[in-house]
Amino acid sequence: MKTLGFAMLLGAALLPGALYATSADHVRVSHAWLRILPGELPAGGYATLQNTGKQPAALTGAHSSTYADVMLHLSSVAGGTSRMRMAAAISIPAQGEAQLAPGGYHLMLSRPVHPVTPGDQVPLTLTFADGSTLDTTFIARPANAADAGPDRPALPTTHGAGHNHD
Ligand SMILES: [Cu+2]
Repeated sequence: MKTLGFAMLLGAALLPGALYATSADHVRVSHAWLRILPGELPAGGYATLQNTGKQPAALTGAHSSTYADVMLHLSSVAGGTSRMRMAAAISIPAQGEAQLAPGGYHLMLSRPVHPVTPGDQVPLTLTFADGSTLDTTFIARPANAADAGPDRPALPTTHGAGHNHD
């Protein structure tokens, strides 16, 4: 009942009517993908989070059965150097959206429990500030990908034997 207690506390601080609709009820996830890097390098997780609710929402964490560690990160460039730091929360405005994208907010996934290869569907559960959770699936994409790719992965076509090319 810890989660409910927190939600009630938050609801009371904002608006009593918010008690029965959680952030997870209102957030839609699209274009969710992981960038898989070679070796021990962590994967980056990116998505569009759309909040259809009248209350702001905040993503405060994520976990996966595929990766032992999932963190919220924020990339920034200062003095020409790119750096990353932990983010406590990623806010999603009421009836607005938040982008998790290369160069900005993202999920950082490390310690995979089994090898992940492009095309894999990776389960991820998002946690919001009100304690609600949302089960999602991110598609694994190669290191050189810039987005989630086509909604339906196309069958290999013109590149013939190119599938072994690294
Ligand atoms: Cu990171």
